[in-house]
Amino acid sequence: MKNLITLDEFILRRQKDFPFATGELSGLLRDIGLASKIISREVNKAGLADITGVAGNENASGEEQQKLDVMADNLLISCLKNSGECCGIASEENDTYVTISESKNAKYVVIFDPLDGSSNIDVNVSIGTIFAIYRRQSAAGECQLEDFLQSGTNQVASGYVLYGSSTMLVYTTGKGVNGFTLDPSIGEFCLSHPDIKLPEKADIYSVNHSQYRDFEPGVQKFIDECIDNGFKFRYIGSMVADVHRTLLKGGIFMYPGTTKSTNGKLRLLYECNPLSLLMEQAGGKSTNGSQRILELEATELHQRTAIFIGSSCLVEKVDAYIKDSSKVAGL
Ligand code: P6P
Repeated sequence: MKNLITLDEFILRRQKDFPFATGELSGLLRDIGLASKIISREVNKAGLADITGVAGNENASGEEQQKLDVMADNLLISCLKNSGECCGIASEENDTYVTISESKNAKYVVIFDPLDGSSNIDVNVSIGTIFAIYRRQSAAGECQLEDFLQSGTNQVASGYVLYGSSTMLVYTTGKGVNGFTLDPSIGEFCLSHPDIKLPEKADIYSVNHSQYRDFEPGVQKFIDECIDNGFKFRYIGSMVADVHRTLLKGGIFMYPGTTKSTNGKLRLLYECNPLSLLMEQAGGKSTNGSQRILELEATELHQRTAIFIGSSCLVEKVDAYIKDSSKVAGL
């Protein structure tokens, strides 16, 4: 087993990077890793067991809840409860935050999308879990809404698990991005993508083209230029998969606002902030078309934002076109 490094081993080794770390953050990351192994097992047999299809309920965003969504949400909550390191959680699947009374004095809160891209579950397309970890802002005792409505720059860690042809966990604690691939034969996430950095090449663009007519002129101009320059077009419709490809291959993923929904579709706290921290740590950029995603003010748990994330040169270019077109429009 040539220098096989498991997630647990890696986290312990990296704990030395944080002289004041008391191991609580490491414990949280390991618990998220445990939950994702179980979710991976359930996702990989979804077609077999009668757990696919809708659960008959709706989530906070009014979207049909898939049975696996609910399972993943419950699993993450119970693993985080067991950790004893988390005083509260917020999730796409819950209207408001959940206090963990058993560890109400713990110093971290976790925000997650338990199974992003869930509409792809029944057609066997890659889906993912996205998480963000923050230090609480409120004094000890039950956590408060302010603990969750923090700027993305306050994240102490963020990451995702991609349930694809293999299951990968990719995370950062602010000192680079590392990727781990699950080896089901030993039930361990093993370091497979150390110190991920965006490649120089940036010739892939990713957007829901069916909304082209509703995009603002600057975005349309950028897309036209990608086509004119012979860019590859890739769109999976599962944010974790599209962002994972962007991290490894370069390019840009966009979910712009439209005339119908100016803030687009994707949620700031549990989709855009965690993935933006990873992208910046890997040398890329992430904006809402004018502002850095990580600096956007969080005013509600399920707020949405437009997002342009990927290779810096492309994000900067589409931002510039948006700025120019809004000047022309006299905005
Ligand atoms: P559309 C999946 O439902 C999701 O929330 C993201 O994972 C994905 O990027 C986006 O929505 C896809 O949205 O409108 O292209 O189907």
